[in-house]
Amino acid sequence: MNPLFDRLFGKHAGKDTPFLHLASGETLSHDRFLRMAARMAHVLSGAGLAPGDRLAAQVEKSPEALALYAACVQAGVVFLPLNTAYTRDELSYFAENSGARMVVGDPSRAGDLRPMVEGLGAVLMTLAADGSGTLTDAAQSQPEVYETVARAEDDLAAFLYTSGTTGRSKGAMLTQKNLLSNAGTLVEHWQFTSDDVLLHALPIFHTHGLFVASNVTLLAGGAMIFLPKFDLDQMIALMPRATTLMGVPTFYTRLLDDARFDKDLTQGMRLFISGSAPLLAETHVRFEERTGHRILERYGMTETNMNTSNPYEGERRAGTVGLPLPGVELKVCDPETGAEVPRGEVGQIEVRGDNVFKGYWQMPEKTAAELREDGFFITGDLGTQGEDGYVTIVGRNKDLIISGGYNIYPKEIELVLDDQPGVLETAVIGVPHPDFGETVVAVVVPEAGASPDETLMAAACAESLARFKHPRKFITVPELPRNTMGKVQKNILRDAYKDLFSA
Ligand code: MCA
Ligand code: AMP
Repeated sequence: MNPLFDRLFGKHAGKDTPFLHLASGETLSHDRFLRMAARMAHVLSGAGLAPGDRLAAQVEKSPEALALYAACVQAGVVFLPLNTAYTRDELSYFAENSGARMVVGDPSRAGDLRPMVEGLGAVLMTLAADGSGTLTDAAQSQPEVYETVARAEDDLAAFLYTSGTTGRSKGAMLTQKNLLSNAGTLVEHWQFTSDDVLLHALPIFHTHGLFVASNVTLLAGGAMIFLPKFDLDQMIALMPRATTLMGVPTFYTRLLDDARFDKDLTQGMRLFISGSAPLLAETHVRFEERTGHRILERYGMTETNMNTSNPYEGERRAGTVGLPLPGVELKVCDPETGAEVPRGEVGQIEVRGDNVFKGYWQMPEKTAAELREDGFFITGDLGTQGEDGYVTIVGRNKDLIISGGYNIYPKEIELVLDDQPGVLETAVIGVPHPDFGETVVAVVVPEAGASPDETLMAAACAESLARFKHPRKFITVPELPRNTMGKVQKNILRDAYKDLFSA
């Protein structure tokens, strides 16, 4: 038994039903996809990867990249997908921290990565956006059937790294049960069937594109129009062939900004789902006016998969993230005492259920700080729950910026900037942005008599941090606002600079 493999992948063996429709016009059947995965699973075993070993993959989106996920599940290897924007510094931390036995990277970066990967005693393989690379070369000669490695539902299936307010990223350990239970709940809740065709334009290195979109489609036995990334023209051209779309709010605002996106174009669609970042109530309303569809907003986290969702049938309420999903317990608590606050009052959201992860890899103190002994996970999100159960997220009890659906932890950027010549201290904040929802601004306090060079600060960020984390603006101030405890009051800064990027 390998519940995750059996339920998502194995059951499709031998089926010629369409699974991945590619931009090239080619379609891959479920069966062909599984045979591709089986060959890769042989490569992993052949390279000495045993069940429970970690494989880190920083690869462009492609059918082969998705097959690598399936291959890991089949071989019992823990899959660790990584954002393609990460720099070598970022990647080397993840590879080392996870103790990855294999790293799969883009062929164009192999020379850059090899010393680091080999220094860690791991194997380096490559996979390009077009599916070529040493991984596929090695897979070519392998058998198309692989004997699935037995796994229990509490065994680890994946690590996803998520940053923290302090210090470095933590590997969230997700079990087979976490992924499978959530996928099952979502298939039912959103009424996915084998007739569905999901327009898939999200990256597959995060929960949203990999576990929500792909697992749900696989479990339901449906198909995906599998696009390398969000491209407005492609989205518009292909929407008439789809039935569903999952996206971050930026997808929806970009679609609404195009006059071709209208009722006619969306008439074959049955469901639009939004998540990963707050969807403005105004976007929800504009969307309905334009298309007649009400976007279904849901709320989740890397550590918990999906927690709440607006209903499929029933009121999809703009500005809310809906109701706790079946099997998910949700409480709104006082952040200091942990006691539940009365209905309707603001508190910190805590959740418990089969969806909640097992803890952070080799970080017991961080696990203990966020995952209570009784199983409730402290999300760091501030919200309210109304008498009718609807949950509204009103803010964050964590220092986090969400730009176009990507999480950015200011501390990481502040640490880089604080090290630059002439910089006394910095505060990195998120301010409203018309396209990305929020964007990064660095507020810099120079040392006495110094004037830090913006180009140097930007170069330092480019050296070690992924592009999406780079400040889009640097602002120099004589000092940072602080409260009586000496804590920087970022709310004052956010307020002062809220209009920097107004449309
Ligand atoms: C690209 N850039 C970004 C972002 N994406 N900068 C800030 N934030 C971003 N999200 C950079 C590019 O490197 C480029 O840099 C410049 O911004 C403009 O790129 P553009 O072509 O406009 O971007 P794009 O390629 O169209 O991407 C925008 C995007 C994409 C479509 C919104 O970021 C995206 O697909 N986001 C989805 C993220 C996601 O899946 N999140 C789920 C996390 P330069 O200036 O050098 O040109 S999972 C999660 O959060 C939980 C569990 C949940 O609830 O789902
Ligand atoms: P991540 O750590 O990438 O899993 O991001 C999870 C965070 O994204 C949550 O803790 C929320 O702050 C935010 N998030 C996800 N979905 C929504 C949503 N629908 N509305 C508001 N915030 C959201």
